[in-house]
Amino acid sequence: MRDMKTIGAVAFALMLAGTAQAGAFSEAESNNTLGTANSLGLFDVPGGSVIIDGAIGDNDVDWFEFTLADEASLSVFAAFSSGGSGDGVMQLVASGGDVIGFDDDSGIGLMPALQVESLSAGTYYIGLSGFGDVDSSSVDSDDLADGIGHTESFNYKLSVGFTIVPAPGATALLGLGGLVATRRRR
Ligand SMILES: [Ca+2]
Ligand SMILES: [Ca+2]
Ligand SMILES: [Ca+2]
Repeated sequence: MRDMKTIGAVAFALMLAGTAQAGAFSEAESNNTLGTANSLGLFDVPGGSVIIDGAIGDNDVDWFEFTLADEASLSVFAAFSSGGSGDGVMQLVASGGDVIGFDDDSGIGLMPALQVESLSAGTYYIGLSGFGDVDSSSVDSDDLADGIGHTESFNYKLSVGFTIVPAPGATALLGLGGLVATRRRR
């Protein structure tokens, strides 16, 4: 099992090194703090998607880290795998530890989902935990999910998708460059 996870991580790393930013990712413990979060890598234009395969056990939270090269819209959906059931919660955290999003039941069943229209370039964390760990007040308190306080146990699939479009300024510059090049050719 451990070998399969390692192979999956390596395959994903190779995929990230290329241009295709889509793939499968297997959660690897321990990942119960921002400092030990599993890295999903860097996402650049036009974005990408990852399906994470993982499991939540007693007193377990799973943190995932990703970096956006440019402003992006983000959607994260959690679902059970293998017909499991349970109650998950999710946090979205900025690099400094600021909790910028929380959800409980917007996904399938009692699972969470989050959609954010515009996230600035930078590094962020997604934390998936069990109901009872943290709640919506954590957006104000910045109380990070630590797995403590819940007794949920389930296998899950976490679908993470990014859409990144070049900033308007960058588009304008590209257009201007094209115009200049056209003139030079004349
Ligand atoms: Ca886990
Ligand atoms: Ca964990
Ligand atoms: Ca929930």
